[in-house]
This record gives sequence, C-alpha cells and structure tokens, in this order.
Amino acid sequence: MKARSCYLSLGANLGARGETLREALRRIAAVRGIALRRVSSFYETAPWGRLDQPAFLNAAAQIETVLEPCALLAACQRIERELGRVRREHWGARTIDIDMLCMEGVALDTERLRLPHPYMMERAFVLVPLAEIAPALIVGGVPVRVALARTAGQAAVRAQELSAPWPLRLIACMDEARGIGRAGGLLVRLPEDMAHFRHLTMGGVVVMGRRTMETLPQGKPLAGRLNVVLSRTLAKCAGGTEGFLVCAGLHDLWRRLGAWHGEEPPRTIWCIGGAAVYAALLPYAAEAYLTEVPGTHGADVFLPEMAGFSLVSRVMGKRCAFARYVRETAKNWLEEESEHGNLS
Ligand code: PH2
Ligand code: MG
Ligand code: MG
Repeated sequence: MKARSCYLSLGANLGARGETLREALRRIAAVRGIALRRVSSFYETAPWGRLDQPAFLNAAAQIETVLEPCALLAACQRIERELGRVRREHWGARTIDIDMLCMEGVALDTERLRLPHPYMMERAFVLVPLAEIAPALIVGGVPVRVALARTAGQAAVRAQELSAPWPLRLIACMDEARGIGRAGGLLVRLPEDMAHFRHLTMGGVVVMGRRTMETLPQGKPLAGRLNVVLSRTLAKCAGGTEGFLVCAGLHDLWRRLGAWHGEEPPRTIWCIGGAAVYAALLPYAAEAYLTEVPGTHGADVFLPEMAGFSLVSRVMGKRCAFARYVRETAKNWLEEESEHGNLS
C-alpha cells in the first residue's frame, strides 16, 4: 500500500504541556505504519473558542502513513487516552488533543471524521505551527502561508519549550558517587565497558560536548557512527572538526536529528557526555544505559540525578554492572502533577 503524507495538529493546556506533546509525538512515531517526518516548534497560544481556560501549547507534525484515515484517527485517540485525556466538554481544557488536519488525496465528510479539517485554515493556533513545516501546502485551493496571513491578530508565540520528540538515549559510566570524569578524561577505563559502549552505539548517532570530543583517541570521530558535537564555540570557528558535525545549540540539533530520524531504519541517537551535555539532553532522553563501577574514584564531574527514570534491568559484568533505566510514562507523572494544580 502506498504511504500518504498527513498533517496533524497537537495541543495541550493542562499539566506539563511540553512533555505531554513530546510524549504524544514519540508515541505517534512508535505506531506501526506511521513514520514521523517533521515537527514544528511549540507555540504558546491564547485559548480560542472558550476563553476561560489556560493557554495552550500547540504544534504541527507531518507524518507518512499506510493507515487508513479511520485507523489513524483511532491511533490518535488511543494516544490521547493513554496520556490521560478525559473528554469532558467540547472545546474544554485538555491534557492532549491530537487532530488530523489533512491527508494526501483524501476528502472525507463523515460523522466521525472530516478531512481536510473544516476549520484548519481559519485558526492561527493551527496555521502558525503548520506554516513552519509546510508553508506551501495547499488546502481547499489556498496555500497555508496565505491562510496564515489572513489570521493576523490571533497571537501565537514561539515557546521556549523545545519540540524534539526523538527517543534519545543517554549512555554513561559512573562510580558510586555518580562520578563520570576526572581532570578532563574518563574516570575509569574498563575493557568490558568499552566493548559494551561500542556494541550499543555502533551504527547510531553519538552526540557529545567539545571536551568529550577532545578526549577521543587521536581526536578522531568514533568509527561507524555519526559524530555530532554540541558546541557554540566550535560552531563559530572553522576547521579542526573533520568527521564531526557541529551543532551550535539544541534547535540546530533537533533540526538535524529530525532529518536522520526520518531514515529507514531510524538511527538510534546516543548522548555520550560530558556532564553539561548530559544535563542539557536529559529532559529529552527516553532511556539511559549506565555502567556502574564500584567504589569512588576521585571524580570532578558527575552525572545529574535522573529524576523520573526507573531501573528496568541490571546485568552484572566482571568489574561493573550494566543498568538500564527508562523514563516513566508521562501519564504517571501527569497524575502527580494534577495533584499540585496545573500550569497555565
Ligand atoms: N483547541 C481547541 C479549542 N481552542 N485554542 C488554542 N489556542 N489551541 C488549541 O489547540 C485549541 C483552542 C479545540 O480543540
Ligand atoms: Mg482540536
Ligand atoms: Mg480533537
């Protein structure tokens, strides 16, 4: 069956809105028969329709799918339910709303589903994110960019929250004090950990900071992997980075990760340190592979605490243990969050 391009609009105005949107995007990407192609930035938008509710965070996404419209709708609604959506009132506040906007070559007018979405070309909270990823898309004879110009006056502000939904993994080797390095180098060098690291990351993308890059053997990129350096300093100067792709910041990184993630099969993306890069990417990590070395070894840099992750396995090696942590699902802590009142 031929895959069709389809655009989705996502919105959240209860709970930890950004993390809910990212989790929804991860789950969309994980559906068999759906490939996530592009995601817009997140935008803070005033409530439209019913005004007595908190501000929304909205985003748009492009997917390619072999699913029929009704099956796609069912998948979106399942994810809404999993993320704690309760349907109370029309246009009311919600933890997550995933709407199908339009699907290549499809016109539908049923009770369950209308495509293209009848109001998509009138609402800035849909058009602002959509115009970022598909300005030339034509719906009902009108380009998105033109429809957007007509909504002038409806405000949508790009949010600080970053939109990366990709399942980043963090990999580190630490001692009992969570120490990961000393004097600009690794804390310990265990051959079994080196082999474990190599085995896991081979074929994937490795994201590192400048100092970690400088500690690689002979300053060379890791063979068989796409080497990315996250460094504002290096992005400014030319040369000295053959074999490394330099990203100036997280927006730059997400853009490039988005392109690679669209590859088949998608590449696994590993954050390999050091401490500052772990801290910057931890909010986006879905899993962490931590090698635990007994004792303490006089570290001067440490792995941040992994709040929100839980241990799923620990395999004993000869001189260390290999632990795997996964992020607890957004639903768990959305429930906790609602006990503390919601953000707006
Ligand atoms: N969704 C609605 C109603 N109003 N307003 C904003 N700003 N963003 C939304 O996603 C939104 C809304 C119904 O789904
Ligand atoms: Mg909606
Ligand atoms: Mg909806």
